[in-house]
Amino acid sequence: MLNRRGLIGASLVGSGLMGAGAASAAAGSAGGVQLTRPCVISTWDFGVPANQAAWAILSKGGRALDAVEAGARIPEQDLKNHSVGRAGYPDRDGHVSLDASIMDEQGNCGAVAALEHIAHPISVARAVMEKTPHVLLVGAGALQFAQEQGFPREELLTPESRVAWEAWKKDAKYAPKANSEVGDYGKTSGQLGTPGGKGNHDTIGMLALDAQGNLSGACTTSGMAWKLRGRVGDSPIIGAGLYVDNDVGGATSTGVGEEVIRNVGSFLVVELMRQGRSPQEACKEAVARILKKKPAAKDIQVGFLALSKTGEVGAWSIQKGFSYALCDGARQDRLEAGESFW
Ligand code: SD4
Repeated sequence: MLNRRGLIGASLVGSGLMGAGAASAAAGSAGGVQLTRPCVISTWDFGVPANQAAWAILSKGGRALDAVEAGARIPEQDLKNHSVGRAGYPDRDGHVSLDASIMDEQGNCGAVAALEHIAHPISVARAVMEKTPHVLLVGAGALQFAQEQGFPREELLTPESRVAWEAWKKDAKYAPKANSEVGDYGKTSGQLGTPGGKGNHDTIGMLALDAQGNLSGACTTSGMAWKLRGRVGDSPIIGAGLYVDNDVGGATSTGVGEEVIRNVGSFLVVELMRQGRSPQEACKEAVARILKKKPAAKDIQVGFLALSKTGEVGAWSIQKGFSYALCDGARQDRLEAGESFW
């Protein structure tokens, strides 16, 4: 198995993706970057502007929960982002169907799954957490609740996303696929780009540690492009796509949600941290667990991102190309490369 951190780091620097001084980031134990409190991290390159919105709250002494909600709303409203929120690629039938979850420092959590017509599922997830006795609302019920809470009903399928969906339909013959990260990752069709890369359907998972030392997390996505109607991924499943334990740390995931759900991935990362693994070691073990149970998973992408109670970061994925954004008082607008097995 290869450790490609040096290689990926070099390529990010070369491509201008990595912020100035990133290569000298302070490494914590077992490879993870050590941040100072308050801090926020999130998956992928769109995590950089999301972190800025979170930082505006954290830097003023605000609560981690408010920070992750504000951060997650940034890609949700970005019309160029086809994997989160409005303008997300639709399911096989052309419905934009969104999944999101949020968790605070007291172990409170809320989530929505297969939610249509609401541009900010993360805020609906928070409303589920704070205003109902439930954790997860789905489909028509989630939409009804959102509208009762005053969220506007909107058309989320943009003309650009419709064009991409119609192009997919021509070749797909309406045949359901397990996920569009299998196979050549759209290289032949040219639609989706490299595994886990920009243009492929990615999720924002965000973890923040506030000045008071409290952790919260958020996760929001439009899920797998062209999925079967009704398909729910890992992102709204507490313990799979997101888990936070204020005594230990938090974890979140991106990639093929079915594999994350099967292994209760984010909960596993946090439990491994509780047992003494660094965030980096814990993320690596969670990825290894997926591969051990199902070696064929080496052809798909799953990435875990973790933040400990002390501000140490971990990031590990199956395939190279998993990037994450980090931000604290000393480091802003920074994009880092996670480690990977391949
Ligand atoms: C899902 N984990 O719905 C999400 C999608 C994703 O990179 O993150 N793709 O399974």
